Amino acid sequence: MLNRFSAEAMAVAALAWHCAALADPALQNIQGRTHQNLDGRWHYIVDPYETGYYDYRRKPYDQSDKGTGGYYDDRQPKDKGDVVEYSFDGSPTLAIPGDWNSQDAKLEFYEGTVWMRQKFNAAPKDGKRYVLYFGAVNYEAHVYLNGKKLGSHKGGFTPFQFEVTGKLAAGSNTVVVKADNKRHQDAIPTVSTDWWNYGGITRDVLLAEVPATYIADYKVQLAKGDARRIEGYVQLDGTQKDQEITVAIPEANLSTKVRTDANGRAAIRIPVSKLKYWSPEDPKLYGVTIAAGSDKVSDRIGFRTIETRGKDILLNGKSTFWRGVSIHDENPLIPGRLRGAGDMRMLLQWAKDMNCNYVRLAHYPHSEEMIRLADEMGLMVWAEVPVYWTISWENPATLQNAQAQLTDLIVRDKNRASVVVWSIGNETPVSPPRNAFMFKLADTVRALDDTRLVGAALEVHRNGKEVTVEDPLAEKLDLASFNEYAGWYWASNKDMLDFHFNIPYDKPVMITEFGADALGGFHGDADTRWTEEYQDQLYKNQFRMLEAIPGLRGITPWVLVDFRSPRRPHPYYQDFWNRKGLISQSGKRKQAFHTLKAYYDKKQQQYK
Ligand code: GCB
Repeated sequence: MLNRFSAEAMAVAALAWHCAALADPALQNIQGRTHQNLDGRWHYIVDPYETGYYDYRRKPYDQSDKGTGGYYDDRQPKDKGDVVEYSFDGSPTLAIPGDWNSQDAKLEFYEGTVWMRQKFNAAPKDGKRYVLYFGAVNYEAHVYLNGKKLGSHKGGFTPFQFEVTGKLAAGSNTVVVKADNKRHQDAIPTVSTDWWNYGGITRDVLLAEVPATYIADYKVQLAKGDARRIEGYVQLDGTQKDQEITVAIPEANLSTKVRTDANGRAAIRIPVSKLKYWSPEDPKLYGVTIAAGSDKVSDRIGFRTIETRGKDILLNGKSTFWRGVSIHDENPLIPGRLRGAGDMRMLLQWAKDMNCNYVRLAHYPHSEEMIRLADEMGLMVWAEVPVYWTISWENPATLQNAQAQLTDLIVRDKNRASVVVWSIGNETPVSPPRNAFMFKLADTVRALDDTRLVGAALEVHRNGKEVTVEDPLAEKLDLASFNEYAGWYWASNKDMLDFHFNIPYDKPVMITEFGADALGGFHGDADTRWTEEYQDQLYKNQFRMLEAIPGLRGITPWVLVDFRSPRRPHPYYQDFWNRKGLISQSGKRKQAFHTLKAYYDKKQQQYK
């Protein structure tokens, strides 16, 4: 196992049960390393009874003395008298990365185990180390290399890896993954959500090569609220812990040399006099190189400050309004999880076409590539973990799981200028155990990264015609951020304007959700549910209500595009789609798309 990379990660190492015990923490900027991509067509076997994992006494094969017997053996019959009841070679294939639900009609609603196998060639070199990396596997993954178990991981949206130095064969190798997307009450997320539970290897699989001692992690960002100082650290992994490190930003004429300590760690601090700051209007990224001994890694990093002052949000010291929209990690046109840069660019460009400068990537970590595209395209990002609705607040393992997923997200994306908010959850119901749980998540974020804002999508309460937020968690957050469904789940277009908001916090107000379902192309008057006219009128009413809130600093209406959800069975209007998209399932813009764009055009002028 690799050592834990960063002090940040170490802060919660004791809690990161799924990482520390089972998988190694992910390498910073894996795509920037020498690597081989193991994506492509993987053979798969559907295994609803987990026959390939347990023997008939329900004992896992991989925990027996011999450790064999499971499908990960990838066995062929020895001779004509031999019985083998599975065959990867004879099984169909899935495109990886890709969820299985969208690739095989039999698996559309499937929740359970699927085994996937890929063969690849390797030429391991002496003196090099190798890691097998998975961008995301939903939900529980067991990974085997050449018939031997590497480990397992829980959590469907964060990366994990195993060191495979000394385990790779020169020549042909076989990797087998058991992925299980069954939902569990005590898991993160829990059993009830409002999105499709896409299973499988949904992000890239890479085999990376690094030197014996290598740059495992780094942070290169402006110090909290200080545009004149870059601060961060470099963390080495390997036996040669004491080394000279160079961090350079040639285009800005900046560089520093420091020595790592006995733990392989060095703090960096670079005074800045002249720098072009990252913003949605000018998403400037600098080439940054970090060199240590024989290792060198390059990244593209933006520099900006983000802070709140009273009800104001300051980006690089300037008051801003966040013209946002919420987005799921789903391509409506397949439909299925986003598969790569093309799918991701499509969604982010749709947001930009609406004149957004901000996106809420709901309700779980989206891929690293999505965040890098947001960096490049100039969109600020609200990044979230799937602490959604009613979690098992009193289960310590559930808390540890949530903290581990939050840590993995922050460790992965801490160098992305686009990320301005870490969100610790969505619509979690106030109660003492829930408050204790969520307070700990807020503390986890603050311990890991003090340069960004902490948010959560809270809920509203109504007292007569007054709409308010009464949540002790709000005190722990930087934003008064909440979802409100005026005009849809409560009130209607006819009477929603009778309500008014009273938000009792001296913080910027961020509306994390509002919206209405509209079936694209279905028309009627503005009082008829499911019509584009209803949705459009609701947006117009919302703008009138929200404009009256002192300190309104941003909105992320729900949602950019229709998305699939098993909670939405109405045979005509829904057909297992949540229709709150501003864009339909076929990619067509609904009326409210244009209404929101007009509002954003106005806001842009107002905050010029
Ligand atoms: C919400 C949830 C979101 C749902 C949405 C809806 O409050 O945060 O995940 O999809 O409402 O459409 O009901």
